[in-house]
Amino acid sequence: MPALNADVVGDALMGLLQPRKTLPPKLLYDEAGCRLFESITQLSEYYLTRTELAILRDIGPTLRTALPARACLVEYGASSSVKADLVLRHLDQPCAYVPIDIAPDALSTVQTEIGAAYSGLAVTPICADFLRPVELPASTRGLPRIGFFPGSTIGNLEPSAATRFLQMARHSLEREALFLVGVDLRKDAGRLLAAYDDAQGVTAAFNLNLLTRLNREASADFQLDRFAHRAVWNDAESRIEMHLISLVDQNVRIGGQHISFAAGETIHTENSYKHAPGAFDRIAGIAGWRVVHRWTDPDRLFAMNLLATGP
Ligand code: AVI
Repeated sequence: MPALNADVVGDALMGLLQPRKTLPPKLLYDEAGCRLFESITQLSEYYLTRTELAILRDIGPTLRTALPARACLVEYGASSSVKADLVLRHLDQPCAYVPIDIAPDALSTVQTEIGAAYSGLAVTPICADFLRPVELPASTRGLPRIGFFPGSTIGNLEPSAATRFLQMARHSLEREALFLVGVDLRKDAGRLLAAYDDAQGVTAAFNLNLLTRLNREASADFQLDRFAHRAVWNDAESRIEMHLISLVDQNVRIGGQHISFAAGETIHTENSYKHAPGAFDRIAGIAGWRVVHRWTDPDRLFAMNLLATGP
């Protein structure tokens, strides 16, 4: 039986003791959660990943002219090499690649794969939470820097946190930087709900896995058949919300405390904001960036934005 994880217990109790119960979305991504998320990206309903990849493949030749030569690419949240590869292959003589990720194993795979594919490229991974200020390697100082934040991970941040992140990245990328940011666009609710509540139940398993994790790491006794996954479109906030709904009145023990649930009460586990282009422009603008290019797919589901600093 794994040892009690005090951070997980603390984070979970902090959310579960609120009048409206929440759990922090970062708890979704244990080993099983990462595997389930990978499966989500392959689902027919989950258009985000394949659409973003198609955009990146499509805009390759344009990227070559829009992005500087001999640059350093800095990827925030680099758990796979696939998307960076699609950018790097179009850069003119890229000098450096700095993948930043919290997961050491994924980071080391990215380092190996990109290192093998691009001889002469300096690959310097940084194992860190990219939401905190990160000091970039001194060796990349003086190179034009291009930030890269694909996957619409920015949508998982509250707009205020997204602004803070973009501000922080602007400071660490320094003057005259560029930033490629993948954003899932606002669209009809039916399509969004299908993407976050798929027919095979993979997203449900991903959400419920959070309770399995708490049973294991926070000595909780959630009974998984007494909760269900629910995806909700919150139009006013322009976001998909994931919840776990209690199917019955029940008490759950966690970290030595008892938490009671009424039937129908939910635990809010994740937000995925869908930004209309104008709304994203405003967030970027407050953070000191200007959107200089926006590439979308023919159905306008997803956008790859190129941000620049300065007026
Ligand atoms: C990681 N992130 C961009 C995903 C999203 O679409 O918000 C996480 C996810 N949650 C449920 N399905 C996918």
